[in-house]
Amino acid sequence: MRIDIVSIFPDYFAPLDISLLGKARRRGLIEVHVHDLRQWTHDRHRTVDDTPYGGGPGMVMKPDPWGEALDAIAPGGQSADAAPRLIVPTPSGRPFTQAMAVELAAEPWLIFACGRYEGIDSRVVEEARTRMRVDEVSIGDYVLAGGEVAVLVIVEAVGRLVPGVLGNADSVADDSFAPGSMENLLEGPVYTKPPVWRGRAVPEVLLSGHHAAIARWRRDQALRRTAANRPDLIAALDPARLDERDRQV
Ligand code: 6GU
Repeated sequence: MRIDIVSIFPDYFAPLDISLLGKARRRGLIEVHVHDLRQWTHDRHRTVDDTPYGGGPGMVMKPDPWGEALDAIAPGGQSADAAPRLIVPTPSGRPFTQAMAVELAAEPWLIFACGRYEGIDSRVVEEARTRMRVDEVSIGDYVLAGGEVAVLVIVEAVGRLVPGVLGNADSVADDSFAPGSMENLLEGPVYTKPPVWRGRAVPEVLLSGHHAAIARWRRDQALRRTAANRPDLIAALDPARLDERDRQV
């Protein structure tokens, strides 16, 4: 997968050199290019923002540098299955979910456009849509100072799902929200050695070697934790996918 990130603060993306994604980059599984938007300005002050039409507080990012940046990074001519997909982080976007992470992990090429201030002139997304798929995406119901941290979140969630990035031992099927049996459920508690710590024993079933009983216990715990922390998710569970034991939890 190729990832291009455009920002006025390229230094935000230093963490992509370390840990799981850093290793995936060194192994050639993910190719990341971070671009400074100001390279597509032409005035002495390298201006990227201006006052909003219609008045109001704050500044809006000018369309010109963004148009030139997208032209330079994605000049076009790609076949349909190699075309880039543009992701624009904004608190006004559609909610980013695990399902969207799974979808994006199958793409060959993602471009992220990080806005600052009050956002990017709307014509940039409008025009980009004539040439590529564009998604405006929000990572939650709060406001960040810019899209950079949201892009780090999205790239980490997507990158770990790119085939080969995780070892087989770290199967993503048990993740909270993973499509399948964990859909709309939160993962329950986990334990490791020692078997007793400060007088607290590990739940016995986990030491039993009884795989069906362990799976059942884990599902009970997932249901309890989801009910406690995310009652909205319990309400959205498909009743057809609940068995008798689920109903007793
Ligand atoms: Cl994607 N961007 C910004 N600036 N703020 C956010 C967000 C994104 N998602 C939630 N808040």
